[in-house]
Amino acid sequence: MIDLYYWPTPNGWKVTILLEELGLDYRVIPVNIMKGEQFAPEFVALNPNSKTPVLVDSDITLFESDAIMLYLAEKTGRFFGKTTRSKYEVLQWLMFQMSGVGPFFDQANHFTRYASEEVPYAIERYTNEASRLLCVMDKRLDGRNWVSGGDYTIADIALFGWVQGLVKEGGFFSPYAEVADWFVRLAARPAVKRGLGVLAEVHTPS
Ligand SMILES: N[C@@H](CCC(=O)N[C@@H](CS)C(=O)NCC(=O)O)C(=O)O
Repeated sequence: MIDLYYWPTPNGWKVTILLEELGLDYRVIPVNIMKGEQFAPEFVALNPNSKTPVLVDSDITLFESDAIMLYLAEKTGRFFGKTTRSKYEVLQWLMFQMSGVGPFFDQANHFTRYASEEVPYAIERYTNEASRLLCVMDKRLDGRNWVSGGDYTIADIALFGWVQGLVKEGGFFSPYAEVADWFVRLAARPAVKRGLGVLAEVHTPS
């Protein structure tokens, strides 16, 4: 049985969606990051970085959501490319998500909605970069159903969680028609709905 230490946020959704797509059995252990449970010694023993999600599969304990996705994809041989070329295409879009979309969407969201004081420079810097990244995705998706080439992969799942967060917060989504179509394609998948539904009742915007 896989144990998933989880809170319903963009990085957590990546893993619940993938587990649902794979049809693997898993147990969810809530880690309420709004109450600081990520700093509890038992959790820090699993992830010294004090962040969700964490996955435990027998003797393997993993933090970093994209590492978890790669592990599950390799374990099952699904949702990852089969050739060297297609694998690296998936990896390239995963890294685009980890180094760009995740951090910049997060900061854009924080400074436009939750900062204790208004900081126009930060709002402009992070929303401009978030828009630029959406523009990159939009161009990439022109004429393609999925970001990394032919098939639906973990790269789509990794990006979806963050775009979902932006849509939910009522952010700047509308000019990006290709991203919007891709989003609708993903959101319609039964496993995506189930993944987003895990602990949905406690969701608080990240
Ligand atoms: N790069 C990490 C980021 C993990 C992360 O930022 N998790 C957030 C929830 S989406 C969290 O646990 N936040 C609690 C905190 O920062 O104290 C990953 O992809 O797993």
